[in-house]
Amino acid sequence: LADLGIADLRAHVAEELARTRQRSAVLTEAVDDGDLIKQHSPLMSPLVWDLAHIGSQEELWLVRDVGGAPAIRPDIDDLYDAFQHSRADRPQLPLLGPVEAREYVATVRSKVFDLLDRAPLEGRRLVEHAFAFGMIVQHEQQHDETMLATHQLRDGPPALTADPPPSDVDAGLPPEVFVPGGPFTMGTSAEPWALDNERPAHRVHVEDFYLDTTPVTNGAYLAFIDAGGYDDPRWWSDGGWAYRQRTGMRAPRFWWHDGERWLRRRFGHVEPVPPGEPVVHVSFHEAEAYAAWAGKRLPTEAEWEKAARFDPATGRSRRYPWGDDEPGPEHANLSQRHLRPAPAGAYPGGVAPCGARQLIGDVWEWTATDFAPYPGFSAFPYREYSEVFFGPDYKVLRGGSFGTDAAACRGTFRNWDYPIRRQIFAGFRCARTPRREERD
Ligand code: AVJ
Ligand code: FE
Repeated sequence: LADLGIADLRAHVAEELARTRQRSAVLTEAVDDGDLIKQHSPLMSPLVWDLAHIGSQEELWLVRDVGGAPAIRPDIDDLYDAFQHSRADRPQLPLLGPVEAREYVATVRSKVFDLLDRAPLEGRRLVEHAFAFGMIVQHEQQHDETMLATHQLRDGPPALTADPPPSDVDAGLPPEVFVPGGPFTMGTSAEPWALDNERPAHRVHVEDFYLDTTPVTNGAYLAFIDAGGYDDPRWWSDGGWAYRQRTGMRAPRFWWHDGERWLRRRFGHVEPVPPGEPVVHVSFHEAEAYAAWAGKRLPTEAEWEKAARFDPATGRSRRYPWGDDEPGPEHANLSQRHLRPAPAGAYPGGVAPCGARQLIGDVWEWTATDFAPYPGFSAFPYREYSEVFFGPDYKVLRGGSFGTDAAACRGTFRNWDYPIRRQIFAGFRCARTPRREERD
């Protein structure tokens, strides 16, 4: 991005805005108006709220802030302010209906395209303005992933379609890879669209560790279930066990037991749980319990990023596991190109220097780390993007899922959520510290 000329930069931003809006259109046109205004789960907003919220943030950050233009709909700011109303309360608000919401986002977008033609994109303004456009693209893509999770929670016949992901897997992969100890550069000061919480680049020392080559599969997770993992408090933290007891859960969300078989519902289809696919729709607590049962632990966020980015041949951190090229279909399962994770061992083109696979795409990966600022953090452009979430309540997730767009996913990208959350497209992989006899 930094290498693009100004004309190319404008064209790139325009293309990304249009491509992203196309995805929002697919997600909001695949169901009828009743499904758009309905609340499919108290965990989620009605789809029509996400749609108008996308427009509202675009009006605030681009039309008003960058463009200095008067407000289009000052009367609805409060309705679409995520901090004013919880998701559970949003259906009761006097929201824009589907027709009004579509008109509103289209009006905002046409003003944004006018602005893109005349907003200064050179010198210092490049940083402020190009970033503001990039942030809006990422914001819409993040809500598109949230809307995809709402689709997964929706009852009824399938509404979305996509080709299956690549099914070729490398059978001979070692179960774990070794990452030698030493410092590496974590975070970034160079990625033009990196959000405030990914900044600045800083050196971090990481001890020797082993990391699972791929995310934990359904088949491996079933062994934990079959071994009574959900009934054994030894594997769970106090908070995790209390949550397990309170909810009575016995398997990942969307699974149920039918005689001998485990079935699951996925975007309106019912299917036997595929054993080779990364497990998805598990909470941090379940991931942590599985890891303890397996004699391992979850990776720290720094371990995860070192495995994903550090290149021992050059000593530098890459943008992605495969190098610095933008993600393509050969690298990773991203961008809702497919509606499920690919089997563990797919995507040889996305392998990291340490040998780990599928660090980017397929499933978000829970880490052991609380969401906290990096040394030298400064909130930008708003405290409300990251800073208000820092602290022990949220765990960091890394790597993106099949529903994460490439524009909102990088080796440095940080997601966060409550450790009880299961509706997001989250799985995990395990790590471990070398045993005494493995050290020299
Ligand atoms: C980064 C995914 C946790 O959805 O709550 C959307 C992104 N921030 N609108 C979220 C976000 C404001 C955020 N996550
Ligand atoms: Fe938002």
